[in-house]
Amino acid sequence: MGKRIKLYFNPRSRAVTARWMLEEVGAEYELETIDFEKGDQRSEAFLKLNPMGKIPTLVLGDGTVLAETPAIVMHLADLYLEAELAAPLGTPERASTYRWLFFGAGCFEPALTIELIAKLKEPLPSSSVGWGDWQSVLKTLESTLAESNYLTGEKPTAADIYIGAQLIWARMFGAPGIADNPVLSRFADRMAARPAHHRAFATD
Ligand SMILES: N[C@@H](CCC(=O)N[C@@H](CS)C(=O)NCC(=O)O)C(=O)O
Repeated sequence: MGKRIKLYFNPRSRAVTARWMLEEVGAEYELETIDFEKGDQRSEAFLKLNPMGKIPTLVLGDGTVLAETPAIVMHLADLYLEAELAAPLGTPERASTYRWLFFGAGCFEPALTIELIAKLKEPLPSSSVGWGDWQSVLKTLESTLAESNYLTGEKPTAADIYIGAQLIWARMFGAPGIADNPVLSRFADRMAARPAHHRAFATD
């Protein structure tokens, strides 16, 4: 067993959800406080771990860095199977688990954020919205894709299909910061060139 899991944490943040999951699975972990007022989340060292500058950010005993609350929650469920919070791979229950995790991040959270902005009648700062801002999103993708051809290394995974599709669409719609970004553009080209991508547009 390597070092203990470290969770970058602040009690007034979404990192509480990651800590809740650590408690659910019975993991041994340590907390590293991120003091928002001091700007710890913008330090060079922290941005190296998570260029979004956000918590929760988790570092596993083997050095693996994981961000995004639903990914952290799911991976911990996989690592601690004895807690029985992960349905087996390929089962309908597992499929449903993915559905609700992504629904949480992709539907519930943005819908809630927009609702709160309407209620407060003022925009929320990028520090409070889950997606931060466009520049940070692009920087996060760029910093990973500058190191490897695909998001998780030198072999494509499902993540490359999904993010690839988003980048291809965003570039097509003229979203700023993609066509003129060599790293992101090369990745979009690489993904667009896949035969299965061409077959996805078949009309017969
Ligand atoms: N998409 C991220 C959102 C995380 C997030 O927005 N965290 C906030 C605290 S709740 C944060 O770290 N804000 C600091 C900042 O952006 O400066 C997730 O679901 O984990």
